[in-house]
Amino acid sequence: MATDKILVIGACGQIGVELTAALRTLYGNDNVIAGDLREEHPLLVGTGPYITCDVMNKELLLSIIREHRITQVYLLAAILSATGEKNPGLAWQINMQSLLNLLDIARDEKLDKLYWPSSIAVFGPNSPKQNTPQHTIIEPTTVYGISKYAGEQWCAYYHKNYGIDVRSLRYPGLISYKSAPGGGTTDYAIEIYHKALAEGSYECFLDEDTYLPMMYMPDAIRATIELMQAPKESIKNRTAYNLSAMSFSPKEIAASIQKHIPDFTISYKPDFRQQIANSWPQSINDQEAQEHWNWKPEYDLETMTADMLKNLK
Ligand code: NAD
Ligand code: AKB
Repeated sequence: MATDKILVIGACGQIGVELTAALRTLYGNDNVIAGDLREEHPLLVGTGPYITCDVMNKELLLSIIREHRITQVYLLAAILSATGEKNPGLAWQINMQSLLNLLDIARDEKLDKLYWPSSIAVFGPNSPKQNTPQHTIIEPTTVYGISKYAGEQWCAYYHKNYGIDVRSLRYPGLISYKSAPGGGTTDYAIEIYHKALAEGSYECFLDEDTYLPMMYMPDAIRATIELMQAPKESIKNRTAYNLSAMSFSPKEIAASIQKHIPDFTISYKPDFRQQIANSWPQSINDQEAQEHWNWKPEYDLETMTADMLKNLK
């Protein structure tokens, strides 16, 4: 059987560093090429091949994919919600064109599989707020959400018309300690742990009762790999799967930190990200992911807080 050769684009980002490491453990270091626009992340240095690349340069991508006989691509390069609202044109261009470049290449080069993440940001203010179903009113109001929703439809289109095996998850806000987050609305839930340990206090850019769907990175990495390794027949959704683990507010995450650091204090100064958060669901229904490929999260708020604080210390 031919060996899987994997390219991860956006490998130096919050998800990319941990996903690349997990894929290298599974497929062998030399079979997973990390690619990013920026300098190689320190945690990746010495663990496998690294290529500087711009996902907007289709010719370059094509030559990398041919030269290294790549069979699977994980496309993680993107502009996230908060940064996107500051430069909507650029966010649309990068988020859309990167995906269209890779979908074309997947078709023309007959790649085995393509992974591209979506987000809970596809949902908008008219979507049900609680237990948001897989199939419901979408209507995103951020450029990031619009690009993710359009991207999901393009994935389904290339699957239907060209048979591309493209798979996707609507990640909630992801929390991790290995690589810094890249400009999202849910980033407060990472900053808060750093500030709790370093300064004993945190000023939150969202209001105390802003509930959002969240997930600890080990669960997100496992979900991604389980989705990609699931038999083709079990992937019945070719837009993107809802994915859920936990939901909490700034007040609740602060309370969970106070169980470990009793003197920790939080204050609130909402900024433009409050409006983005208000437009998103508070909790997600991921029944289809559970039924189609047996998804089950492991971490809740308390186990995540204990692990985050232990590792950041
Ligand atoms: P990130 O911003 O941390 O990382 C993205 C990486 O892409 C960065 O290292 C950046 O240098 C790279 N990149 C940007 N433009 C590039 C270009 N033109 N060419 C090559 N590389 C480029 O983002 P992340 O949090 O790791 O997210 C990865 C994917 O997961 C994105 O599609 C994002 O929308 C999605 N997602 C993330 C979250 C989350 O909470 N982190 C939640 C939902 C969805
Ligand atoms: C963001 O806040 O932009 C991301 C996401 C939920 O897609 N973390």
